[in-house]
Amino acid sequence: MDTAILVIGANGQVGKVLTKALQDKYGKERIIASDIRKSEDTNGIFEVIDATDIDRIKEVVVQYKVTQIYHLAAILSAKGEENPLGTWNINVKTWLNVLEVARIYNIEKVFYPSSIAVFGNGAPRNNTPNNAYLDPATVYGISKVDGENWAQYYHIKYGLDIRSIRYPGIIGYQSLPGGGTTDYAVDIYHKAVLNERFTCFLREDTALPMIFIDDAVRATIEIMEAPAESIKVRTSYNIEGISFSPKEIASEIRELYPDFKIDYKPDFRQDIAEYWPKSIDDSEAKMDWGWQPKYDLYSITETMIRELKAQYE
Ligand code: AKB
Repeated sequence: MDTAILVIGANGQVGKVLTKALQDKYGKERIIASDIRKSEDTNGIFEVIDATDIDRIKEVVVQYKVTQIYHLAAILSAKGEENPLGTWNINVKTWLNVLEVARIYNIEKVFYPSSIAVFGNGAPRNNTPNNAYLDPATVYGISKVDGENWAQYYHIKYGLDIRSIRYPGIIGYQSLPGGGTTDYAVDIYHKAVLNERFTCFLREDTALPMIFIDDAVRATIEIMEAPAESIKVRTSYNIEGISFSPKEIASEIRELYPDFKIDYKPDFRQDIAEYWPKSIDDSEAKMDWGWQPKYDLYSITETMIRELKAQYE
């Protein structure tokens, strides 16, 4: 059967770049981008899907004879705390809908994005291992632990081939993240390029694991293309690009913008970050399916500033 890939949540930070990468790889006619609203810059096939509506997902899967699904729709950590029960409903219901559709229509492969938010106080903060204890402190984190376990359950019980990555904070220039605790690491570059002062909602020494968007999207496609037998972890894989604090990113930016000014006003997102790892052990992803990051803080900064300057000109 010809490959036909449905991307749910295609307007989001990862969805936008991943959709383009999949179109380049498989051809525009094989990628069905979808989100709750149509976006302005849709290029290729687009279907409006509210993923809480299982019948709508089924309709699109049947219409395009979908063979793979990437389910990216979710409410992130900071935004999720505004409405915990609503966040739970959306994050868990959409994922269960996708799993059920995948089971009913024998979807070949499914991708599920988990997050470093699955970790909490019970896990070591430095070099957090893949199989550390999971006791998340946000509703987003709880929904991701739940999602990972459902993924493994559908794999064991129904033989569904589901693959998953725990994303760290993602840094990219193509779109703004929305509602995350790591969003500061994108906003800071916009302010630098606009020659504006940046007020950071985390303390200067709050180190968190991060990854550049190109590495995140490449990892996503690589895990989906790896031979099934190399995927040994059926909950989710840790991956990391690099770990840094707001102070470190600001000092890297000052190499290019010596007058860049930052101040710190920690808010409720500081409390979320306190529970998260400072750095991640991604050796299982490296060993099982060959994960390898390419971008460090220097190359992320250089690329972000170059691309954002071009956008703002
Ligand atoms: C967030 O900050 O909520 C996300 C994540 C780490 O999953 N970027």
